[in-house]
Amino acid sequence: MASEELRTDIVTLTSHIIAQQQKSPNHTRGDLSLLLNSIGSACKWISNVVRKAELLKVIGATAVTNVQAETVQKLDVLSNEIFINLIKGTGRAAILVSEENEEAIFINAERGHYVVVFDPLDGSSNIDCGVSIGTIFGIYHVVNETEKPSLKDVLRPGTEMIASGYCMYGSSTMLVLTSEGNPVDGFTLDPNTGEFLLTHSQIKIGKKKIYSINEGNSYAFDGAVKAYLQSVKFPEPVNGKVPAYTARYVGSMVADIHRTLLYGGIFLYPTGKLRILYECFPMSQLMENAGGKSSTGRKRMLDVVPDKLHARSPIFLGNTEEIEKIEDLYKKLDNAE
Ligand code: P6P
Repeated sequence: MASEELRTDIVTLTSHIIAQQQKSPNHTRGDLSLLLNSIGSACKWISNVVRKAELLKVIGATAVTNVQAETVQKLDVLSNEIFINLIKGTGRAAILVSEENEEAIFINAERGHYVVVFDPLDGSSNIDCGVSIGTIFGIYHVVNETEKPSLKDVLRPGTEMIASGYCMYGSSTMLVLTSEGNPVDGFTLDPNTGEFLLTHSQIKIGKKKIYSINEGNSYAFDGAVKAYLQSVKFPEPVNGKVPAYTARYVGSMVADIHRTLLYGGIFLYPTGKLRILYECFPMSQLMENAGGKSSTGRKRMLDVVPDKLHARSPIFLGNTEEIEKIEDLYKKLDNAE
């Protein structure tokens, strides 16, 4: 029997973050490193709770409906509290924006110079049937460290985010992270040591032709989306070869985006359910840094400026070729009107 090969080329999340800090001219004080490490710790705790949920009887819904008019799952509450407490504990955050909290959380911390936007447990409606779910986050530096933090530091384009990522609680727990000017890297949680180990270095989006959309919303699709779906379901031959697409849809954004990142394709949510700050922006920064593209259909997603904390947007992200097809179809639609 092959002996288990003992890896020695180990890069942990902590050593990776420190190495990136040493290359970064803007974050020399180690504050961002501390913040990113605490997010890693929060994801470990949430992973721990998610995996024991059935046993700890923290499965199921509370009697609460959140600002999104969604039933709050017990795990949503736990995950939100874990995330908030660990980030607050760093003393480096000035403002937290959570999918679970209607208002922004302002923290009075002397070295609080960062804004963290997050969905502590996205896809939680899938918890009871064991489908992969995840945490999504984005980080901004406050606009001006000498000024009192305000919503001016939050309602900004995604291009001003300095780091973003998600942690997927699936067959394994995997943290995928990027920061300004850096590639996208994936870390798998080793349950024995509790360490996130670098397993996917410098992820580049795959090239498979996969489209991912909830066709139950077809009644609400506009002409551009309908024309795109027609083109992938009944593709025209290219150089005599019919480009075969396949359809995949989980209904949990972290799972659908993780597959799109690793395998390729396009994820479409055209009817404006997904929230800009803590779903669309982080996934868009990751997709762009992995060599893909992300759009509202009519403009680059990261150029959008949200007008309120929980603002939503249509979103299309994945292989550049597919996103540009969507954008061309919207140009045709708008010109025809
Ligand atoms: P639908 C989960 O509730 C979520 O916010 C995302 O994780 C997911 O992509 C989307 O909604 C699924 O929405 O309408 O297909 O169930």
